[in-house]
Amino acid sequence: MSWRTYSGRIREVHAREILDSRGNPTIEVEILTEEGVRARASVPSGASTGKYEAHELRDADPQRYNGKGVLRAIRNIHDEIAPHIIGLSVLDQAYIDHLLCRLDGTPNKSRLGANAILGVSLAVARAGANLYGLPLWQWLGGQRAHILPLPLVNVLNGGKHAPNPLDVQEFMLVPWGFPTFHEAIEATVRVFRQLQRLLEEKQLATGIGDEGGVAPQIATTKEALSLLMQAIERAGFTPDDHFALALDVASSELYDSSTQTYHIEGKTLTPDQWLTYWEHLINHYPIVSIEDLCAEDDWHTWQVATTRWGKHLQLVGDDLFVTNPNRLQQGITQHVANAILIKPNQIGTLTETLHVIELAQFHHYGTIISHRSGETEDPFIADLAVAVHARQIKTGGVTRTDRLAKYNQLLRIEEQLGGHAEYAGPHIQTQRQQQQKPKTSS
Ligand code: 2PG
Ligand code: MG
Repeated sequence: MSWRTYSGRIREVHAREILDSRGNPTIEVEILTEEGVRARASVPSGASTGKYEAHELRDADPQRYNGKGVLRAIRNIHDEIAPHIIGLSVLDQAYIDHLLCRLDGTPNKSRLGANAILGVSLAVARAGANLYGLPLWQWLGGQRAHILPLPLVNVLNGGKHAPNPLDVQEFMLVPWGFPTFHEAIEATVRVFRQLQRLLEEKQLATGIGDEGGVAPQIATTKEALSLLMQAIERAGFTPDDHFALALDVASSELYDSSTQTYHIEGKTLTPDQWLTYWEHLINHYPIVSIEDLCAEDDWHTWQVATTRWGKHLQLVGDDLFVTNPNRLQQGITQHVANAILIKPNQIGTLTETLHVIELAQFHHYGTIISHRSGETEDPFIADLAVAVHARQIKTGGVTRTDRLAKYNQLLRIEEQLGGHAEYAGPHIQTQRQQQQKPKTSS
């Protein structure tokens, strides 16, 4: 059988306004190639957005969707982008992505909109996969792709993602002590059920936050962590052995840059006091990963935290790095953080996203592919996580279809890989536990 070659030339580009998981408008792009192959991709949207993210273009027309419409960005796709890419091949992803950046001409994609650009970029990638009838993960990752990522599962929401008094944004279960991805998911759901039951017993509301975790009316980080610990144990699992914990503090939201202080649980803390607050929690709970522990501009405190805990703890830059190679390079140079959250819409094209991942992996920074709090049913990031050997993914809780779309896609990929599938959990667990072993003096 011979491998057919296709031109993959783009015949049509169509964009439409759809709604994300919060009921806000977002962009969906469809591409049709000359062979008649169709592909579709949509764009997520954040709530606790970093100040240095690429620009999400919204209409600011108060008559529609509270100003959040994306018709201008869609017009940019139809009037400016489409005429330039029709006739090009979807197989030339990097060329098309560079062209989109040049066409925009601004450093943060504010003219055409990063949402417009990313929608096109992701649809081009999927069209390539569809052209050859390959799953997206295989199209992007080739024969090498076989690792199912360890999910950081957000089971308790606070901060900007929930209407409760909790300051920290995300409390996540890390199901690393399981042999396969599907067993890890099953166990996580079991813990989540116990968490819901616990809240019922304590007569705390069991409503769901933006990312599919519960959003109880509790006010302190400690209460949230202790609920998670109880749920793990009640489900019959052992903390550390089966589950560890991860947090996204999203601390740019808690930082006052004019006074250089952090605000949590009604207290105002200096950077030193802030780290002491965390030290206590890190020592008492099996926390293995903290995202945005410090604010996006507070490089100094970031550096102190990394020197202090970086050997034992995953310290993840989200608002800090915004999937941007220049900011990541600054982090590498200054020894700040040791992992990066990867959100394609923070930078705006697939090619740039792949380059940032490469830069991080080259410098041994952990890579966590991530959703946004406003999501769609598009599972693109699940395929991406497998394709690039990211080893970790953050895609919300185990309720809400917008979050489950990604987990379900990973379950499918695990099945497609069959005996070749390898779950990253146990490997990361062993690595972490070795790093935590006290050094014996010789
Ligand atoms: C985060 C994300 C996703 P948002 O801070 O990591 O969880 O939230 O999309 O609101 O920025
Ligand atoms: Mg974050």
